Amino acid sequence: MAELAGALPFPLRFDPASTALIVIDMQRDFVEPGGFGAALGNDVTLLQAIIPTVAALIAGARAAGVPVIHTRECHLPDLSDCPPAKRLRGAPALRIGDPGPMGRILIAGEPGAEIVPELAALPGEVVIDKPGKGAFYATPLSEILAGLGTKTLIFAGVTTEVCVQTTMREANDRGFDCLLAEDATESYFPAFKAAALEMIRAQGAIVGWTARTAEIVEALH
Ligand code: C5J
Repeated sequence: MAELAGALPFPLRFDPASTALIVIDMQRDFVEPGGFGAALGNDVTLLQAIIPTVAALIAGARAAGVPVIHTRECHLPDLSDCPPAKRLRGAPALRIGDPGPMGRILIAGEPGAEIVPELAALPGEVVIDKPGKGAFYATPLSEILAGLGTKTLIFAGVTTEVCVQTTMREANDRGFDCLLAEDATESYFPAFKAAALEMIRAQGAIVGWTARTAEIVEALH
């Protein structure tokens, strides 16, 4: 067993042998200009800053033999898995499926949907394409984790209060202990990130724990 003494709201004991790392949506569409995030009016530079920290967490997990699972928020080219309510909402500069500088926005197989090269999956690592914000909805993630015997999930990626928090809540309801690497996640809105961290660990870790990447990597070994 490992002990993460600095985890909040209280220390987390977990077994690295039944732990997996889930890296949420570190795609060009969210962190580079011209993608989905930018089309919604966001400043993407904030998100780019966490790439080295996410890379360190992935490297630490790989070195400890902890499975790394990557997700990508994207849709089928015919948009059959994209609810009109999602595509038509608001007045973005570009809608899901529209052609942009990195190909069609948030469409599987387009350059914008790819994970940034620094964080690319290794051959054999699971990459989950998800049509929703949560990584359990309409994906095989539950079955994959059952096959691995996973009990504890470490989370990183973007954005903290949207796809990361949604997936943590889904995982929490499915019985996983959930730990968020607080410096390996980011939001376009710093106040939303801060609030998400608070609400995750409030009320006795009602959704899960938070801790810093360096301490998580140390605990894995
Ligand atoms: C968003 C995500 N923010 N990956 N997606 O639309 O958080």
